Amino acid sequence: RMTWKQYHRVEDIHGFMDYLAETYPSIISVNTIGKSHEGRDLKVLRISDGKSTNKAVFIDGGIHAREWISPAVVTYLINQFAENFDVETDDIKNIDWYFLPVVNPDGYEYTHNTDRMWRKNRKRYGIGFCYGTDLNRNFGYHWGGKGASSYPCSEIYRGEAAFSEPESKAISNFFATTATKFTAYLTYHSYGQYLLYPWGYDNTLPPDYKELQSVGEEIAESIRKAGGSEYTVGSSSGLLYSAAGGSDDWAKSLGIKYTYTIELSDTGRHGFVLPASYIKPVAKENLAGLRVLAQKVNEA
Ligand code: 0X9
Ligand code: ZN
Repeated sequence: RMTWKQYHRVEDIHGFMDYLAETYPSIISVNTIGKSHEGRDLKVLRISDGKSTNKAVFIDGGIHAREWISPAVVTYLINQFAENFDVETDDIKNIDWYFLPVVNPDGYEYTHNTDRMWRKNRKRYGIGFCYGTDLNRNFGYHWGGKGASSYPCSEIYRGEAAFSEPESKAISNFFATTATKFTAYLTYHSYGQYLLYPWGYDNTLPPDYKELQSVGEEIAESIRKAGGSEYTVGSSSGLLYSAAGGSDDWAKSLGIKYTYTIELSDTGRHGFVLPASYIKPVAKENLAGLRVLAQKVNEA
């Protein structure tokens, strides 16, 4: 089934998650936290040994449809933890892990069957001819600010209102209704090899930015040692551009300390159309990075 030698369809990814829950029922459960506009499940897989003292980390992927390496890496991480949980380090075992590998299943499927470079979700604006909201402009913190468009045909369309889209709304509902207190939120994108921390809405920094920078540098160093890829660390608006309504800013606004957007490989040679032979190396080095994050979460 999942080999990480090719990119998989949503059905396969969801089937894989359900299979893990059946195979490891004492540590893994799968929950559907909502449905996409076209009715696909939004599935979250939880891995936990159930200790009440555990910290919690939320990881998502596939917010942007064409960034195929993201769901591939997230499913690789899930598989690693699932298959080796009993022999994993305490840093890993002392965390309740939540994974949402495909935030935008409609867009992801659309990139497989119609337009490889599609970015947004697939909800049509009114009865017009433009489809899709950029889910990473639709989150409810400084929604509608810089770097987000009010024009429905734009690639960075913000949507009609904050959380107007079922996919972002499901994430917001999940956080609103869970009693779990998260110490970290990671969202995998591509490409560019960046570790980005808030804020993204404007060129301003959170009070703990120095720590976010130094932890980011430690993660980047472990990625480099593990696989050789160089990741650049900085704030979203400082390193890239201002773009309001991102999931990272919103997570940080909830008080989640270690919030990063990780722009995976490569740096532009293949861009979004990264060959599947890159999945394993990119995933492996990012697993090393995640171990550093886990250590920081446990120290927090
Ligand atoms: O523009 C984005 O949404 C992200 N880059 S991507 O090429 N994957 O589209 C960066 C988002 C950084 N975070 C915020 N601007 N809040
Ligand atoms: Zn993206």
